[in-house]
Parts: sequence; C-alpha cells; structure tokens
Amino acid sequence: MKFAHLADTHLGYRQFGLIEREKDFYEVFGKVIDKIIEEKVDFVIHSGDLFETAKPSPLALLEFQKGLLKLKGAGIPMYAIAGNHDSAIRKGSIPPQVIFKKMGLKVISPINTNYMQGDIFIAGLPYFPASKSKVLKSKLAELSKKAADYEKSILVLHQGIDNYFDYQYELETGDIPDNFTYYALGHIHKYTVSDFGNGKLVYPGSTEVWKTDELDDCRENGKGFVVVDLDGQKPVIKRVKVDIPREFIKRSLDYNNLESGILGIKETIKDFEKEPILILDINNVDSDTSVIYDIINRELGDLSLMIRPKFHPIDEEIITIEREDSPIGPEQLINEKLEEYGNDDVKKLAVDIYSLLSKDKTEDCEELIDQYFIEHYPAVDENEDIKLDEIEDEEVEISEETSEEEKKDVQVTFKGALE
Ligand SMILES: [Mn+2]
Repeated sequence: MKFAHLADTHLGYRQFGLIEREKDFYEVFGKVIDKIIEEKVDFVIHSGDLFETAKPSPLALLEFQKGLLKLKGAGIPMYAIAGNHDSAIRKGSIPPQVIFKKMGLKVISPINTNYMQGDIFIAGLPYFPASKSKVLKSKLAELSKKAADYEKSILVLHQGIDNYFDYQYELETGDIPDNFTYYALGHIHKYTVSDFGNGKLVYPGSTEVWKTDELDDCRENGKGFVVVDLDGQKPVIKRVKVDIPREFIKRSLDYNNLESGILGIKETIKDFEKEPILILDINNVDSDTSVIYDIINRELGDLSLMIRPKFHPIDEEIITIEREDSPIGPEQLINEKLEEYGNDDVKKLAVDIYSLLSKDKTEDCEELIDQYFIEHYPAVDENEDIKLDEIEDEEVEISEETSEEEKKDVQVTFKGALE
C-alpha cells in the first residue's frame, strides 16, 4: 500500500499582490497531481492549508476541483484536513474542503475523525490554535486508543511541534501519541522527516515558495511531496520533487559596483522562461535610494516579475541597548517594560515580534501577528466566540444531508479502491 502525502498548497495565494504568483501556485499544484498519478499510489493525504483562506475565490476552488477530479478519474481517493489558513473559526462556519465531499473528498474533521482505507486506519484533526491545545490533546488521546486496534495507522495533523518549529507551536513532542505508524503533518513549510515512536513523522513542506525564507530549504530539498510505502516494518519515504514554475534570484550588490552587479544578474536571467523575482541587498549605499531604485528598475524591470531591493547605508550599524547597572538583553527589557500590563500573552507576542524583526523575518512576523489576532479576537466582526461543539453540529447536519448520495458517489468512483 502506497500513498502520497502533501500539504500547504495555499491555493489562491496572491504573493506580493501578483496574479502571476497566484497562477504559479495553481500550476505547481497541477504538476503535483500529475506526478501523484504517475506514482500509482493507492490514496492521497493533504495535511491542511489546501487553500490560502477559509473563503477561497471561485478560481481557487475550480483549480482544486480540477485536481480532485483528475485523481478521482485515476481511482485515487483523497483525505484532507483544514489547516490554520483554511480553518473555519467562526461559529457555524465550515471549511471550504466540505464543498468537495460530494466529489469524493474525504474530509477528516472533529466529527469524522477517522476512516479505513483497506486495513489502514487513518485518523486526524483539523488545526487547533494554541488556546485550544487542551481539547486537542484529549482528542489525540481518543484517536490513539482507537488506533491501538490496528496494525497500521496514520495520524493527520496541521500543527507546529516544539521540536520542529522555533516559535508559536501548539504541541510538544510528548503530547503526541506514539503508537501511529505514520504522522502526516502539515504547517511547517520546510521539508522535515524524522523518526517518531516506531514510525515516521513527515512535514512534506509547501508546494511553492510561500515566504522568501523558504528559499534555502527549496534549494536544498526542493518543493513537492512524499510517497510513503507502508508494506514493510517501518514506512519507507520517497521525496518527489516538483519544480516551481519561477525562479527567485537572491543577490547582494555593492553600490560602488552597481553596474557590474546588474550586468551579472542580466546575464543570469536573460534566458529564463518565466520572469524571476529578484531579491536584492544593495550595500554601501550613500545616495538617494529612489535614484538607485530607478536604475535597477530601468535595467532589470523588463526581465523580472518583481524586484524587492533592500538598501543598506554605508554607515549602517547595529544598535545595542545597555544599561548602567548590569547589561540585560532586549528580550528582558521588553518583558520588564510590559510588566505593568500583567498580560503574559502580550509580553510573549512583543518578544517574539522583536526576535523575528531583529532577524529580518518580516513575513514570519506578519504571520505571527495574524495568528495572534485570529486566536485572541476570533469573532470580532460577528461578536461570537469559538464554539467547536457548534461547528461540529453544523457539520453533522451537512454530512447527514449528503451521506446517502455521498455513499453512492464514493461507490461509483472508488469501486475497488476501497475494498
Ligand atoms: Mn501553511
């Protein structure tokens, strides 16, 4: 029994506000689906952040539908959970994945936590924010008990785990039951493989460069998915790389040698099939940056999709904070200053923002702030609280309404594949 595991496809994401980037995400998703079919797997698992948002555009929905129908045509069922991006947080709302149940998508949710695929037990949960980690842990314990009855089992989650994530994780390694054969994780966009219990834990990573800090990992491990063979004692994992449609070119230029630097880039990118994205650090700058920007844009604008320059002045220096009595770190200083608010969450947020910004991780920082707001002010425009039970009720209604038809649908489509 072989299956494909992918995650974090973020369909509908319009990086840098560019429609071209949105199309790149669709293009790579299409290629991933084709490669999955070539691999002749028995089923597919998508571990969340299928879509960029919980309310995807019609185009994003159609692009997914196209892929799902291709899989269906090849007799390959797909299991999916909602991630933090495509999660329904408001009361009574449902994740976009549910739209595709009638087309055979097997949505793993707090209601339908587990399925059987042949003799393999597949269980999982959608993304739970850190504020709900107690509920998450108790649900994990329930799933672990159920899994104990089966020889082979897969746990599907979209969470950060302390060992694999340097900030804002919801689970510590010890919180995760160790009796599953394979842990199909999503959330971390970098490819990660590790031993876990008697099995394997994998984050396949995102399928496109969602944030520019994924570039190093992309160069090292490529983007793509994994194919997992469950026939042996331990799962055997094969990385399947799928080329991203467009290159990112990251260069440092010296302002005093700007011309030759620009020439070098021109030489590199002139024959590219798709215009690349240029990420430039211009060092030793001692003149008006708008003039430099104009030069770069004139020389490289037509050859690239977007130029993201960062200017570093000649006298750039790092500011250090020191106090007279004893030197303390900036983190401690922030904590002391925010003590009067008596709010640990705010203190942690401030320290995390500081440490990300000091490493120039602006995109991570935006993500962190978004997450903070989603978790702390979840229903601000509808004035409602997160009530998981009610979300579950809503979903029960839907699955009851459609279950008969769904069953027929599944029987027709996956005849054989499910036996
Ligand atoms: Mn993601």
